[in-house]
Amino acid sequence: MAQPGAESVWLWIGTLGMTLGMLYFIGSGWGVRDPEQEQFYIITIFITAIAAASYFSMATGFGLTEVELAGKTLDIYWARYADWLFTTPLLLLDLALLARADKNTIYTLIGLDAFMIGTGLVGALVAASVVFRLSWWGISTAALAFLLYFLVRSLSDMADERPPQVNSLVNRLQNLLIVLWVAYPIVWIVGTEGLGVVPLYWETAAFMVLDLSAKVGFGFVLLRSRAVLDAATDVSRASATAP
Ligand SMILES: *C/C=C(C)/C=C/C=C(C)/C=C/C1=C(C)CCCC1(C)C
Repeated sequence: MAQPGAESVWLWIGTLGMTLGMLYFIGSGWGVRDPEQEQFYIITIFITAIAAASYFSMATGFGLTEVELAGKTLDIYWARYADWLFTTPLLLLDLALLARADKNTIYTLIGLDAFMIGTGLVGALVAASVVFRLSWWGISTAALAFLLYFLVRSLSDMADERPPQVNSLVNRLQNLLIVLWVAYPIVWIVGTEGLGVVPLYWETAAFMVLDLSAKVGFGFVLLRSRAVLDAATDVSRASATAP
């Protein structure tokens, strides 16, 4: 079995960062009793818990495989994709629930997202040729483009009907998500999975910084303001019970 190299330092930092993030969200959600607010804590805690387990598995060499490509051996951390397959839909769910998106919107977002991660995994594991690998990257990136377009189109409209501070939180999280998620296919294509311009060591560091920002950073922005979460949950309930 392949063993992690010098890049394992970043994987351990990732493990630690995700664990601390998870503990922080558990601690800050402890006193929350409102079921609707609780769901944001539960989702965000699961995101960091899954990522912490995935980083631990990669740091200890479980999530690593080798792909033989034209006489070269690529070290591929497949555990990333197992992590992303669950955590990226949960991140979208956090945002969609905040914007009060309808079911069809949520299913479409999650469907596009799972397609993106699945095709990205195929691209990472295909050993037939570089052209095939890059084609899968193209398919996955097209899915990301649709996903982000759909996200902006649908959520912005839905969030417009929410209280102003909730609307602005949705917009802030949406912008953060777009900036960070667009970086993933770039790191992939310049890294060892793609053109190999950036060595595995730095690629691993880049994914770690992106993962921590997109999960712990995102969760922090979402859960930091109890007042906004109150507005996100109470106002709607008041209007739902109005005659
Ligand atoms: C916490 C983890 C997050 C937010 C991961 C996001 C990952 C992506 C947006 C990955 C996208 C990819 C492509 C668009 C093409 C190449 C393969 C991927 C999976 C890196």
